[in-house]
Amino acid sequence: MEQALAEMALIKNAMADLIAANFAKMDTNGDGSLDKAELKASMADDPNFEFPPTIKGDSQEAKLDAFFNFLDANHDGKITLDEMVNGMNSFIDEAIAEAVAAGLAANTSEQ
Ligand SMILES: [Ca+2]
Ligand SMILES: [Ca+2]
Repeated sequence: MEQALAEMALIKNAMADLIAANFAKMDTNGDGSLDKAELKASMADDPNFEFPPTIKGDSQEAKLDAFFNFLDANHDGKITLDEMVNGMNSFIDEAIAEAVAAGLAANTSEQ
């Protein structure tokens, strides 16, 4: 378990570095935060972009709204680097929790 936590911390650090590197590129007007248009444009530029599975919506536009509102933790209409890192980390936590739950279920069924 401790090793898993250490690996999780490594993943988060790597993710934080990746986000920081991309954030400056996504912040096209250079004001240090992302507005919805900048988030949308950066997603449109990335053919591999997928919304996290916890983001639900009937359309891409609805998902963009949900994704933006999730990341914009203080709801000021802008996503700061901290908000972005925290938001993505919470998606990692959810993914890990699901993987752990799936692993536990698999282990249980093998016994
Ligand atoms: Ca900006
Ligand atoms: Ca904000």
